[in-house]
Amino acid sequence: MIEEAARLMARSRFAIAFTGAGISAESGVPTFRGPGGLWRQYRAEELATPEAFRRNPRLVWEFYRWRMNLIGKAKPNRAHYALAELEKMGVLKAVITQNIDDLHREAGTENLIELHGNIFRVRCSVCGYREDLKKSGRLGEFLAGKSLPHCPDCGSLLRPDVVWFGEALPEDAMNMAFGLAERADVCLVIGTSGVVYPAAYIPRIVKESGGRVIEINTEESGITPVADIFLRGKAGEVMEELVKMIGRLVK
Ligand code: BV8
Ligand code: ZN
Repeated sequence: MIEEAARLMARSRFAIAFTGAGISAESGVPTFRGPGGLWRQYRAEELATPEAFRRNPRLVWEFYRWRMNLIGKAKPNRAHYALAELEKMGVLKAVITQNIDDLHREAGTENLIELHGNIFRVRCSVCGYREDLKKSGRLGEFLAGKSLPHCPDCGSLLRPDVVWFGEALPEDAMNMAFGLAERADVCLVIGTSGVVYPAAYIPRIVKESGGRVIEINTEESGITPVADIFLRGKAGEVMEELVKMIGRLVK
């Protein structure tokens, strides 16, 4: 199976990757639907919503500060680096991720589409103000803060620049991702339960456009029914093996 996957990737004209929380599990970032849920007694779906933010912005900011702290300490793992290497080899044309943990960028992936935003960016809930806390160097101050953050331009509440449940995905990111999926002849799907839409359409669009889908996951998922090849295992282990085999084929 993995040999066939390596051949498919090595021979591909336009391969892309579609990733979910499972690719960051080995970096110590908790997945959404894994055992024990995400944070205290809450499920992500209860807190990652505009209603929760309106009702209790303090609790939602506590949740995101907790995750920013945890993700800020996480490092990319072998799977993130393997995708960056495939891009440098010219085999992978883009990574489309549902993750907000910035680990693909840290691992060196250049052509990256973040469908659900980025936890290190904040934006104003009213005006267009946006800030990348890593670039502005204000991440530490932000995490140390306990009070609610306000917009320097209009004074309104700042919110994480991520897509909450019930919110539309960023237009440009979604259009780019759908366009890439239509062009792709191979899509490598890594570590997603495939239950969140519209992101989960990506592998289906690849299939409908005549492309092939290779899935890497520790268990079957909502994507498995459309996968041509299912590689059961941890993303880090399988990706390390796969990149080695592809490297031998494209020489
Ligand atoms: C939308 C950012 C419409 C925030 C996220 C009722 C009301 C409103 C909407 C809906 C509704 N019912 C359904 C919907 C649609 C909803 C949806 O799909 N809900 C699901 C739960 C049924 N979608 C939305 O609301 C979307 N918006 O529909 O808007 C609209 C349209 C126009 C105008 C206005 C409105 C927005 C969805 C985006 C939500 N934001 N994240 C944050 O992170 O805080 S989604 C969240 O789930 C993360 O982004 C995450 O990436 C994503 C998907 O989860 P996965 O990545 O798949 O992670 P999961 O834990 O599920 O699975 C991990 C997998 O990895 C598992 O399969 C596991 O086996 C595997 N794994 C584990 N370890 C490893 C591994 N694999 C390999 N190696 C390992 N080591
Ligand atoms: Zn503002």
